[in-house]
Amino acid sequence: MNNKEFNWSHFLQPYELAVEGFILKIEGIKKQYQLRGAYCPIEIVTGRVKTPDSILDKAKRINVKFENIAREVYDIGGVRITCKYIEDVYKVAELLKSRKDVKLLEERDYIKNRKESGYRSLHLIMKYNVETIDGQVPLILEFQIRTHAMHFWASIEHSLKYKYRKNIPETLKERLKSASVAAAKLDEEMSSIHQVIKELEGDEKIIDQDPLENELSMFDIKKW
Ligand code: 0O2
Repeated sequence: MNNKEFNWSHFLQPYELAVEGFILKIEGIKKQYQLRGAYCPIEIVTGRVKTPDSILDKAKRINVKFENIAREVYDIGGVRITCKYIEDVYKVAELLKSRKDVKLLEERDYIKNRKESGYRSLHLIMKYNVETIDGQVPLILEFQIRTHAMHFWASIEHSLKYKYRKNIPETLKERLKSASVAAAKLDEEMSSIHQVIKELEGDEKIIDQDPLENELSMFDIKKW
């Protein structure tokens, strides 16, 4: 089998289903926190499935044979969760790791060990069986969990990489690295402020509305 004969649309459909499904599942977790009037560690959830060109580029770069792509390229399907604070990033990671529908294959902590570029995020590589019209399909998903500051940095660096076709000028690279250090300082300071707020206010109950008011419309169920 080679790239030209390969049915990419068929191959990528289970990833689309899995990513869309996980966005819904994580939105569901957010709603549950809201209904309980509890502090929610999740702010924003998004996802994407890589394009065939991007998959082939990556496979080439990391030296993966075409037939091993599904097993060895981990980020074909990606779910990204953005949080306010670093401690929330790890809370969300624990939530995901404790789920029975996924199995952790690998954890890449680019927060404790930031990448050479300055990139920071926590990546969980998870195995997941997605239900399709052809039955269960096992696949690998990458969950990227990060703070707003990490996301701000990563999205700008990502667009610069695209603009300069991956060859960002050295001076800009150095400035990006310093910006990453500054973003890490900001994360630390916001975390410390968060601790003080928690000590002042006690339990992280944040919503004073009556949760019952929302209960019936919790998941926007289409009623019969
Ligand atoms: P897109 O647009 O999200 O598809 P590598 O891909 O080899 O650099 P590695 O170690 O294989 O990195 O990382 P991993 O854990 O597979 O993560 C790959 C994805 O993480 C990337 O996908 C990015 O989304 C993000 N990422 C990793 N490193 C960086 C970085 O230095 N800068 C930014 N901005 N994002 C990074 P894609 O395919 O690059 O992008």
